[in-house]
Amino acid sequence: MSVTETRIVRAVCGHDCPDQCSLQVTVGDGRVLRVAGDPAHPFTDGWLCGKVQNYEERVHSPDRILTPLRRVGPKGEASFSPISWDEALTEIVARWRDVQRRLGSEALVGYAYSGHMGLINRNLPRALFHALGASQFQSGTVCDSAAEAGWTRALGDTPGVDPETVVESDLILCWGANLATTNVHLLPFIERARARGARLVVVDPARTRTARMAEWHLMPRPGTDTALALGLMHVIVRDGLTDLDAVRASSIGLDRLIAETLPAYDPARVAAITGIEAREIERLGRLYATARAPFLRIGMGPSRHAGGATTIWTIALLASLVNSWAKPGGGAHMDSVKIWGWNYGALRRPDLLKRPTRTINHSLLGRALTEYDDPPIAALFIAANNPAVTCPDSARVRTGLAREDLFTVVHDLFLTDTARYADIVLPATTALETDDLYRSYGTYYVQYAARSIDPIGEARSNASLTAELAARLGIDDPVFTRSPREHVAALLAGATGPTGALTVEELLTGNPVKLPWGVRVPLARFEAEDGLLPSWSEPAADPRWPLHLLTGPGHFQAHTAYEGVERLRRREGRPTCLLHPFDAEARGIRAGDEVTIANDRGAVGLWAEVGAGVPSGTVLVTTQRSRAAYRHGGPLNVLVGDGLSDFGAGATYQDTRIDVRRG
Ligand SMILES: Nc1nc2c(c(=O)[nH]1)N[C@H]1C(S)=C(S)[C@@H](COP(=O)(O)OP(=O)(O)OC[C@H]3O[C@@H](n4cnc5c(=O)[nH]c(N)nc54)[C@H](O)[C@@H]3O)O[C@H]1N2
Ligand SMILES: Nc1nc2c(c(=O)[nH]1)N[C@H]1C(S)=C(S)[C@@H](COP(=O)(O)OP(=O)(O)OC[C@H]3O[C@@H](n4cnc5c(=O)[nH]c(N)nc54)[C@H](O)[C@@H]3O)O[C@H]1N2
Ligand SMILES: [Mo]
Repeated sequence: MSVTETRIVRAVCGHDCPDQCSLQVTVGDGRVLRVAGDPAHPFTDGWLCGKVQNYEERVHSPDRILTPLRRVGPKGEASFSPISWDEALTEIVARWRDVQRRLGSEALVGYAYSGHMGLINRNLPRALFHALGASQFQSGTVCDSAAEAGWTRALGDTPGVDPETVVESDLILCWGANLATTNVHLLPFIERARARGARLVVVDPARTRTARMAEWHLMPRPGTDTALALGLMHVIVRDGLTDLDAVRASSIGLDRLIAETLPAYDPARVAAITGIEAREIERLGRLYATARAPFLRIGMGPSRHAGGATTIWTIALLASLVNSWAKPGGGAHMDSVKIWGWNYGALRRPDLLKRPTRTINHSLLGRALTEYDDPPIAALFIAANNPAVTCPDSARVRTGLAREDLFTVVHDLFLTDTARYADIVLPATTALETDDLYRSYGTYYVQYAARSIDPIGEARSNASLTAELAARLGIDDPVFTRSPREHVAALLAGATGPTGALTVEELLTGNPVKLPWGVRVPLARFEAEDGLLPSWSEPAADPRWPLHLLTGPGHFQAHTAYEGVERLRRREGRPTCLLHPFDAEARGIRAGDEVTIANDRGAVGLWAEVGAGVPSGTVLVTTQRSRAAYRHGGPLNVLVGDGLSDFGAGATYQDTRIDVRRG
């Protein structure tokens, strides 16, 4: 009998999640045996979420792709046969060169998205496509670009406050963020504040897990938050609940907003818009303005509407209106991205792009694949993203992916819906099989992690695949042959702000390092640079589609990234939609019924739940699944249009109008 020698190594969770946990990985015989939260990381604090606590099941999932594959059947049907890496790369290089020769380099587009959040693996592929002169890709419009643009309009380059400071707060206003699912490691900090008397107030149309924890839950109609925020401002200014001179000292446009905008947002009108009673609006305005140190946590949900960037702009201004930034425990947090001052250009290398090329918006991928010509997209490379499920207008994405004249390469761990359309599928590593530097977008921690185990099967990381492709394409810039240590040094060379004080040596120890947090009172823009003031307008209604569809992340899934883990698939359960009892009764629908959600774009079959967890008129689906998980017609985003937000060019998932029927 042989005894496996085991050891514990440090790693970082590579998922797209604000917590970015620090891991202790038990390895033996080249396998991951166990994963635990690192007690030495103050935010992770020794525990993990339901998705990652059995991460070994994902690393060693029997569904993982272990060799390159070449398509042998029709696109979309997933008929592949294994080929060698050499054959795969030879074919990719030949096909890309052919496309460049026939149609020019802009006919090529490639990107890596957020399946791996390490800076090296996420950013290095960009350098390759810059060097190739490909069409540029604006990624992130499927996620946070509208929210970021709104925040920036309000507060410039101010980062969200350190989330750990929430312990000092006496009022936590959680606005459109489902923390108990999407930012779980913040909860113990909130609980510490509550143990000292703080109150938690949630603003979300859905009665989420987070809302169920709160002292008070307000349920606005989806997409009406701009009006709600302006209504709170109306009450705060009308009742003299803030020191306006102090606000003026660090803001622009306050008096114009007070004179021109706020009169139209009295509680009665805002009640009619939002569905929240006038006296509740009064009460929240008073509570927020009179708290000692109100902590405003803004989520992504409210940004995913046609007016979504303005919504985030307006909500973010509240923290300035009550002068909360200078108070420990106060201020606002949406994310911490702006605290980081890495020299990202050292990895992305925009200088390698010799001529400007067109930019393709991630949220419009389907349109780009089906409509763009001059030149059409003829070669597509996708890593760490599953757009056939998660992009808006996913039916159009599939139509594009099904084009016979499109050469598609997909780099993933699993045979996702997107990979099923590929000409060549390349096996990817999990983050535990890579070396990378991870900076959190929800905290102030950064941590380097060397690989815990060698790659499984023939899998390769984004970084090593990029390096190999560059070599075969004859691109000899040194960025493609740098060691991880050299990449870290390059990211630090010319880094700005507190990031500039970090050293390669301290990062490469593998210990989590926290950037210092200093109180910073931002200049708040109540008036945009072009003179615009925030306002709300009613989106056009279509009586044929009376219900509003809300969608969001699954509790036991990270978008679709855990579909390869059977236990988590089972825990997530079958896809359901939650209907208010009024809406269910009006349609003769009972809990457990087979139902179809439909609009002009398509019809998707799932199962009904009935309850008061949504306001009447709103339907909630909290998971993203592959087409096969639905009874028919999936995935869900066939119902979602590709309209963009008012500014920030972001997706508008939460603007989807539908109806639901039995059967
Ligand atoms: N378990 C798990 N965690 C995740 C993810 C995952 O897939 N699974 N995904 C990760 C990623 S990529 C991201 S970007 C983050 C997102 O995390 P969050 O910022 O929490 O964003 P969402 O969950 O998309 O939306 C948050 C809430 O907004 C609400 N909402 C929708 N429309 C409106 C509105 O008009 N007004 C208001 N007030 N609320 C609204 C939704 O009901 C939802 O409860 O989570 C990350 N964490
Ligand atoms: N209706 C609706 N749609 C949404 C949202 C919503 O709230 N509602 N949320 C949106 C948001 S916030 C986001 S961020 C997007 C997310 O959309 P996607 O980026 O498509 O998210 P995932 O399904 O997690 O896909 C990531 C893929 O990366 C793979 N992967 C993991 N690690 C690696 C790696 O190291 N290398 C490579 N090459 N692959 C890897 C995983 O196996 C997985 O297939 O979805 C968006 N779509
Ligand atoms: Mo996201």
